[in-house]
Amino acid sequence: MENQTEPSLQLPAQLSTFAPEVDWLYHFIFWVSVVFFVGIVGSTLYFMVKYRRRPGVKSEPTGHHNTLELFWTFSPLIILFMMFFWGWQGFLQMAEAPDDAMIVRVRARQWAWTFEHPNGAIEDNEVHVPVDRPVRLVMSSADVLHSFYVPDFRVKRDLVPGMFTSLWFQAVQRDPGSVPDDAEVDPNRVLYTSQVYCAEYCGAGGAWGPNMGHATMYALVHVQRDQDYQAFLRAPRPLPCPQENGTCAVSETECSPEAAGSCLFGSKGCTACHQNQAGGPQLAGPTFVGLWGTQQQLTSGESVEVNEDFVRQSIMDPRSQVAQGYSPVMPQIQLTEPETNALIAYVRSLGTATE
Ligand code: HEC
Ligand SMILES: [Cu+2]
Repeated sequence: MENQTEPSLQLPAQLSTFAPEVDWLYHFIFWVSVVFFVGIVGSTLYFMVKYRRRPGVKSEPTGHHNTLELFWTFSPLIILFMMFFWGWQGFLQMAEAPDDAMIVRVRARQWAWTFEHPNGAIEDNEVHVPVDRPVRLVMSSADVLHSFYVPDFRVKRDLVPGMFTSLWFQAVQRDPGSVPDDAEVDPNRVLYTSQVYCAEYCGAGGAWGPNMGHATMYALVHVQRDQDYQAFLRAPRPLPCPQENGTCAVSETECSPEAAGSCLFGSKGCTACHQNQAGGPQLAGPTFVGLWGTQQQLTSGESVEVNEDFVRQSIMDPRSQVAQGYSPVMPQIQLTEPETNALIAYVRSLGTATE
């Protein structure tokens, strides 16, 4: 079946190999429902009028009609079997990834997505994938139920704490030929970008903004030509920087470590537990506003100064020094050295702010 690469009135663009068949079944069920709705409601109304109560007319028993009974028992049954059969076929196809599928690991947390490519490259809240190649996601959750949902690909699957779930798709071209096959390799060229949603309510969050609650637990899938994707995997990853429109992105212009840290603070999910605004509500972990340079009481009874070493240690091995009055719930988050440094710089910059 052909892919409809522009959204229709009812459905988003069909950008995976599954999409045309999923939509075909959707339309089949939709139109069967429309026909039955009109037929049943229409005949109900017709009979209400036709057999309304009239003076002098007595009701009579209607009798029994075997052929009719059989007809309206078996014809819906056949239609139901067709729906089940096509649904089951599609389900099997989606359940089993081809053997040559590329594997990307997905880890969800309140309220962020982390993707790990086969070569170990990590991305937060966005993932680059090659077009026309099967990609299998092996997914797990660090905390509660989440659900990975890409409407354009017609795939959705829950991430369940304590187990792995998996899903696969093969992205298709949006405008075939828009980038010639022999065009120069460019790790930054993206054919198109689709939206990932979390489709399982996973906690409201304390504030409004990117990755600050279930409602904004988004990610992006960037679809690239295979050769561009391979180059992307090899390219060094610069840190994200704040953009003019208030979001964060990796861009040409570099920014200070504090600024990059403020982006990572959101994309790595620190926002879920640490306050970075004066006067904001108390979250699960200590606020960072005014923290730098103070003495922190630990559960071990020691008291340490919040400095570069302490913050680094707290991030790399959260259980090693637990602040008094808090539960040891901070997860160990995968960070590169530059990312860790940027986060430390950001925590320091918040430390000089006053409550
Ligand atoms: C699930 C909640 C949670 C997340 C997510 C989280 N933390 Fe924490 N963090 C805590 C808690 C609770 C503590 C206090 C207990 C402890 O020291 O382990 C803490 C302590 C810290 C400390 C030590 C502060 C002090 O005063 O003792 C630092 C620094 C820190 N976190 C940094 C981070 C950074 C950076 C991130 C994001 C990469 C992050 N945390 C993500 C819960 C979290
Ligand atoms: Cu979620």
